[in-house]
Amino acid sequence: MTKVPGILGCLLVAATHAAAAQGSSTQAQIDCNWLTVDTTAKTATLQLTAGLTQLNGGLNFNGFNDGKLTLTVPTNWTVVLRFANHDANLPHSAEVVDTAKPMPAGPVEPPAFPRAMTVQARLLQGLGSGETDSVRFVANKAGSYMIFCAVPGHGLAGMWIRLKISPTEKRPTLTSSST
Ligand SMILES: [Cu+2]
Repeated sequence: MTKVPGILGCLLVAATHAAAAQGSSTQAQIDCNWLTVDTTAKTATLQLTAGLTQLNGGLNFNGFNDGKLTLTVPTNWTVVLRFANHDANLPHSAEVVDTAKPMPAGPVEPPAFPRAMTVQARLLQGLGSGETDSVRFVANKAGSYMIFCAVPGHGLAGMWIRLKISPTEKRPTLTSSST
């Protein structure tokens, strides 16, 4: 078993931040501990924290909204999302869906991959402050997806990040962008 933090992704992000430092300075930072990579089991584990910061009224994952955080995973790896709601005020959920326009107003049936969502009965209602759930699915279809909050209106308000399933990438990465 080889479990290491997603260091490569963090180095890439650090370089990106350095390059962008002359411009805006308010961009959220990626924590290198969020992504754990098990190359033997081909498993990428992401700490997915709803409402980590007050950004966007708490409607963010890990402090990012509007697709500004991207988890990239090689095709056929297993993805584990360790979801926690850190928002003191609002319930949240998480579901992997196709990148769709317009943004879904609420839960989508089915998710892009079987079981790629927090506890199904509460996708719409969300999990309350301090609650957690673990999501595990196999990323067996290459493409561009999003992880969005299925509580009605939250996705529309920008509570979503990107998930890219790549047939060419060799290992998972977590990167940020300003748009
Ligand atoms: Cu939400």
